Amino acid sequence: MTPLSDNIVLITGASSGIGLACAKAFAHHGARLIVAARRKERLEVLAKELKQMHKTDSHIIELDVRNYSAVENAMKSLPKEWQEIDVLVNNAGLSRGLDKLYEGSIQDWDEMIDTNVKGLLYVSRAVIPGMVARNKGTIINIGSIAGHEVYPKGNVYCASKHAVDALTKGLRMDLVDTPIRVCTVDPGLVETEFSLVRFRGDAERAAPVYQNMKTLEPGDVADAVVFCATRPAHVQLAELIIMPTNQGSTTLVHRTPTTQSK
Ligand code: NDP
Ligand code: 8X3
Repeated sequence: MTPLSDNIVLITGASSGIGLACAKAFAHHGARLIVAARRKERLEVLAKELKQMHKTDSHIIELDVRNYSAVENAMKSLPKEWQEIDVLVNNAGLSRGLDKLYEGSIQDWDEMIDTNVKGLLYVSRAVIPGMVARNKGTIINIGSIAGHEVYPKGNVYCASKHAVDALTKGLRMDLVDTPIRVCTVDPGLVETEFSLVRFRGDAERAAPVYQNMKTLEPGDVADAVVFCATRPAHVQLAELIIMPTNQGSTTLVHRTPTTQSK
């Protein structure tokens, strides 16, 4: 097992859901954390909690991954003791809307592609050269089962996650002559703010997505992410698909009215 103590782990989208759970899981394993997201106040609460619980040192970056110059600047201005990133978790992402493609919103499309695809590229471009120079690192992208299957009205979100799958595979090829590992963790339904964001705060539309079934919890995905990072150095967990037991595919979910989602 590769120990994580004192490793520097950068997690994008650490203010909520899977990213936040990853921050807690890596902190539990003794890592030092760079946590990035737009909602800085949430990161501050998280950093305080991690300090209290695990004595974790955190470095907070208020960051919109869609802005390349902001990403580049954030990485270039890291204090010296935070510069040598060992693990990058490319997690920041979102869905917007659920519409037939020919009726979709251009703004929704731009947001998903700019965040899920270009944001992941921007952070990767800014961080990975340092890993290459140090000959060390693990990159874990958070994809989705939507990167393997398309579902009705999921067109652009699914395309963005198919792009994450392609970028992960391409990057793995580009780093094949280095010790740097490239992994993707691809979840099914996880109860987070994901659907609330998709439906722009409409809780009535978001709630049924997770009702009457036991979804994954963010911590379940974080366990898988930490598992990838802690394998021996010669083991590259290329792709890990993780779904709730009652999910068979993006479109097949078994729900029972008596099952609590949490
Ligand atoms: P949440 O909405 O709970 O969390 C999303 C995180 O991404 C937030 O921390 C948010 O932070 C951050 N984020 C969004 N846009 C940006 C941006 N422009 N710049 C920086 N950070 C950003 O959802 P999840 O935890 O569920 O989503 C995390 C990842 O998991 C996403 O990539 C999603 O596609 C993927 N996923 C989710 C599944 C699910 O069922 N929930 C299943 C499969 C994959 P802030 O708003 O503060 O910037
Ligand atoms: C999120 C999974 O199926 O809700 O990536 O789109 S799904």
